[in-house]
Amino acid sequence: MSLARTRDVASVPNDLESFWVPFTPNRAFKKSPRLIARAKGMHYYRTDGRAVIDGTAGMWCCNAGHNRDPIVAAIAAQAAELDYAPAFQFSHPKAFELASRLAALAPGALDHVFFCNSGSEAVDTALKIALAFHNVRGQAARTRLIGRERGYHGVGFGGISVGGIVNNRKHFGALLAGVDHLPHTYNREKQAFTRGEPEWGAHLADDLDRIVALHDASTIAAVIVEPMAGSTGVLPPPKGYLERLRAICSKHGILLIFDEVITAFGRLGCAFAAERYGVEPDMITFAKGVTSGAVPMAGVVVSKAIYDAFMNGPEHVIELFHGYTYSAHPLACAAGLATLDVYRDEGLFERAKKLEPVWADAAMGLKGLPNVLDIRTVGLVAGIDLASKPDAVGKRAYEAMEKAFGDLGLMIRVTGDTIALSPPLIASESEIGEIFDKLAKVLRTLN
Ligand code: PXG
Repeated sequence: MSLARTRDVASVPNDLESFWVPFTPNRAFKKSPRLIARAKGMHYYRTDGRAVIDGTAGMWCCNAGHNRDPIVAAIAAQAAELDYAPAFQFSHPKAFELASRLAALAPGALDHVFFCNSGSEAVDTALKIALAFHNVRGQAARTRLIGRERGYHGVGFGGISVGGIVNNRKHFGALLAGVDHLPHTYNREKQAFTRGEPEWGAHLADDLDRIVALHDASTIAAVIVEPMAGSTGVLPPPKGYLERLRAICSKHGILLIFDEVITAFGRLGCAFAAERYGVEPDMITFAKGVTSGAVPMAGVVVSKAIYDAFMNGPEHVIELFHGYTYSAHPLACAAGLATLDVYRDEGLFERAKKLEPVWADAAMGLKGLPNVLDIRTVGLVAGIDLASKPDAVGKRAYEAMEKAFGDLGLMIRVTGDTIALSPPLIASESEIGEIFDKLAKVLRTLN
């Protein structure tokens, strides 16, 4: 046992060293940490008490706004009533209630829910269900998984294998075998400054036909895409693209998975992006907004056909050897039920739809500011590409984030030199104005 372990707890200094901060340059952060002490509604409050308007719903998750009273009360009541019930062989009533509510929200035949705790787990779960589904139907040769360049599907081995963010893959070995990738859908020349879905690019879905011709459909299990690619810097799908992907998958018996970790729960003005685009996948992954970020929760909604395919064989035998200790955790279920009530009672998905043109106008107002190369909007999402500094990709946007948080009281997210905005769906028109006014000020002062 190390000396440190035997130290009296009271003598341990509260320094910044022990915590390895995820997806963060740790040494720079610890020199100048950005700490948040509390939150309410549209605002964060820093440890010095200053308010910061939240332009990003945390990390695309606090869609109902922060610390909403009904959600807080539901979590507190649940903690007092039932902290935990075994997730395998046993369950608890709210798990079934939340699954039923989510099934009712999901499009078409998607009506069974497998619960997880993070988007990464949801993605790996969906990929495993796809493989097992073909297996139980006697098509065990269907093992290939198809993702897309620039896709983000979390950080599990499955997710980084089908994902297409180079930095998330390059240090982690050979990844899953038998994965292929569709081309991404962005072309600045053809699409710059588009509101909503670009006109150009539907044909890129046809690349799936090339992949099928190369590997043969009998070896392909599933295609996974984000309906709108978020993490890579906000790429709305070209008009007609998702329909074409659906048609090609159906033609070849390939499952289509929409990763809606970011797009579900009102972000694009509907419960799910699948509804906005009128395209029904075979599975949808969700996370984040299901509890408005208040308790970790995620899951996969699968079609009845997929669920039913597993419900064969002797009834005492487990149909899918998969699950997590905290699948459908009682606190998460309570938070989820209260969050869905808030979304419904306050009409937040419809609100996002109504605000979409206001949001797009405000975002496009940044056109012409220094270094702005492109602006993309869809739902209550905006991506703003900045010109990179020579030999320092990502530095300009990083400085924008620091300035926004430190000087102007605005929370933005950055990926490379792209700024991404996705406010809570409760944002008022004046708060939308405030977010873009502050961002404009930041962009004007960047060098
Ligand atoms: N799929 C998608 C589409 C996501 O956006 C995940 C899976 C993974 O979820 P978890 O819960 O395992 O993190 C995500 C997560 C950003 C940002 O700044 C995006 C995510 C996470 C953190 C930051 O764009 N998306």
